[in-house]
Amino acid sequence: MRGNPDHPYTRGSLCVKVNRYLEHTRADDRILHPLRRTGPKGSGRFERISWDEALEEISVRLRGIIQEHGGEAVWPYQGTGSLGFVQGCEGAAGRRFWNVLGASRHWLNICSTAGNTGLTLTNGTPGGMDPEDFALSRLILLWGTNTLTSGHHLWKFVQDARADGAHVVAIDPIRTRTADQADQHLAIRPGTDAALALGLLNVVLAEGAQDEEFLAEHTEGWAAFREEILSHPVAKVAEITGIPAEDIHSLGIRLARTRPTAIRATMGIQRHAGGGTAMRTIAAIPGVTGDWRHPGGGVSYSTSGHLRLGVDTREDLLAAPVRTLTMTRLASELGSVKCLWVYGANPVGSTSDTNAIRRELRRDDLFTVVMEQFPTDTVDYADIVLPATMQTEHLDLHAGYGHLYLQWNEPAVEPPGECLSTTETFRRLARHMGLTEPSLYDSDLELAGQLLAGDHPSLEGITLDRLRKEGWVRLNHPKPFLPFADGFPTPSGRLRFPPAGEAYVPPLSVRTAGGSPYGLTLITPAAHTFLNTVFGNNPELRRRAKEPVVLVNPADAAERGLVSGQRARVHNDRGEFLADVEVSDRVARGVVASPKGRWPKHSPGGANANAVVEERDADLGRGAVYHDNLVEVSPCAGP
Ligand SMILES: Nc1nc2c(c(=O)[nH]1)N[C@H]1C(S)=C(S)[C@@H](COP(=O)(O)OP(=O)(O)OC[C@H]3O[C@@H](n4cnc5c(=O)[nH]c(N)nc54)[C@H](O)[C@@H]3O)O[C@H]1N2
Ligand SMILES: Nc1nc2c(c(=O)[nH]1)N[C@H]1C(S)=C(S)[C@@H](COP(=O)(O)OP(=O)(O)OC[C@H]3O[C@@H](n4cnc5c(=O)[nH]c(N)nc54)[C@H](O)[C@@H]3O)O[C@H]1N2
Ligand SMILES: [Mo]
Repeated sequence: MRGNPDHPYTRGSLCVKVNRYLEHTRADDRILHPLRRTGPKGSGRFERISWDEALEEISVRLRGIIQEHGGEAVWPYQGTGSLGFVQGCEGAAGRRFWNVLGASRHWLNICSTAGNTGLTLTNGTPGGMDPEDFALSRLILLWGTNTLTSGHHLWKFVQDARADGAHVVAIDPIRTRTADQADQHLAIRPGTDAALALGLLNVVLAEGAQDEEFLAEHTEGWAAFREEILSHPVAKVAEITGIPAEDIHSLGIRLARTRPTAIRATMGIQRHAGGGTAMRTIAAIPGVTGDWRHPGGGVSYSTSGHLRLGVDTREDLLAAPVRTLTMTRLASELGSVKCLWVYGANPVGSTSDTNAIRRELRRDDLFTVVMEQFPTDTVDYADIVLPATMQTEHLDLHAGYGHLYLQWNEPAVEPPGECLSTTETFRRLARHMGLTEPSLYDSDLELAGQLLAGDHPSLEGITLDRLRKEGWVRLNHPKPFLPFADGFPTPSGRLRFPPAGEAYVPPLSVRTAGGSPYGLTLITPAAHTFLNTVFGNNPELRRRAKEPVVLVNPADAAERGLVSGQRARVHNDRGEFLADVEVSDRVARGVVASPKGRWPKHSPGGANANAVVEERDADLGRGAVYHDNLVEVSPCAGP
């Protein structure tokens, strides 16, 4: 396995994790057969059973639960383990089957919904710049994104721009490896980005650098937003954000004078109480500067808004309307559920408030099925485990959220053991249950064909034959791509500025105003060596990741008697996890950081950062608040 140098976006490079993918497919701990639980829930003790036994037990339990409690007592909990459109969450694989049974709907809000909602309020779509066009930019703001860790392919385009003289600024509470490589780093107080956006625009207005023509032709709500900007002078914004006034002023001047300016803001920024609003207000910047007119200008969050495949989950198969259960509310919403069906997800590693989740998963009246490749902490609570295929073993069609290509994934090898793909598992289960709806039996190729049969203009000229032959195809968007040069996909066709009083929502630390016994804001960003919890069991990647660490600012460490290398408890009312202290000025006063993605069972104390994360919604789109939790860090007693 190697990267393809001809691919326009990756240009042949793989990341440190995917480089080990083939080795991972053959790992010793791969689940190869269906399993039935033999020990108490959580113990991870299982016996091997046949597929027939597994399907029979599942059919009987599902029928019984639906008869007694109704279909809505079943929660198909699908995660982001695969982003494929045939096998994974993008195409909501399995949903036709669940619709026939009348199961609850599942809302996958764990990742990006706050930002999507904020951007859509401003621009009418979460889609923005083509990341490849960053090569054309003169000023690049890497804002709440750790490019070199979580989306490194963009970096080559940043470097291209730099070769032409572009200035690169990282805006992040942590001095990340990306910030190290940038020309400048602004260490912002977590959750205050919307205020910074207003402060930068304040300087733009003072310089008279707003694009009056663009404002008049392509925006609405300018008068009120202008007032909002004027009420955020640099001094006030410096106080809110903790960034020195000179730095805000000088970046404001750069922004005023540099066209095109490209802003890359990804998911880190929206994992906060005010995260949706942060994206909404940042998206207003190119509306004021007119950057959307210029190739290499604008905002990039996700490209997924520029694609619409013909995903047909056959909602007409539902006999009656059903409720929707929320992914990030697993612990609190599981109470009314009798069957939890987990696939492509590892909630005991990735979802908020793990201790509360574990308490629910231990319930005797809950029937839990997990389709998995590896014995995760979530698998430990399953009644039945079904062995799942990996990318090299199943057919799929992928898009990216950081580029504009469709990818074909042809299975390269036979699945090992008795592993089955998601689609094949649901076909076999439907057959075992005697379901007669024909569309439950569509083959993977038929499903792929249906996806491409959508009538969205981005799919024009893309056929299944062509995709299979060429391997990847660029969506039907020009290059360079000016998505909003002629208007926005809002009802009025105009960019909508945030209304008065809605441009900044403060973070938890400000809301509690020192009233919390927990004085430190914990950020839990992407780990360099893991992909969420995927690869968290890979021996080489675990070796490179070393022991979990928590970064603590020297002043905060001194107050608590913490020294580097010492094991500490990071804790609050919900729980705790253990990590080795690294005293470092990479984090500002009041901020601590510990990357996500560790398997609890492979971590000291059996817990990861999600033991302290609250089940709480962001301001928009009910996004998660992974970087907006208050904790204390205390030395561990004993050795
Ligand atoms: N190596 C690796 N790559 C990944 C993943 C992974 O787990 N590992 N996960 C993938 C997935 S599913 C996703 S959604 C993306 C997520 O990747 P990103 O979008 O990059 O999100 P995060 O890593 O959560 O946060 C990015 C940066 O935002 C900073 N940040 C946190 N709070 C704030 C804030 O209030 N303001 C500002 N300005 N910055 C803030 C963090 O310190 C961090 O450096 O990455 C994908 N890529
Ligand atoms: N503290 C903290 N927690 C976070 C975040 C954070 O920033 N901080 N980020 C959040 C984000 S951005 C995301 S996207 C979520 C991710 O959370 P989840 O959606 O739960 O995803 P993962 O933890 O990556 O677990 C995915 C599982 O799917 C399995 N898998 C992979 N491919 C397949 C397949 O084809 N079929 C089946 N059956 N299984 C498969 C993998 O083995 C893995 O165990 O985590 C969130 N959790
Ligand atoms: Mo994500």
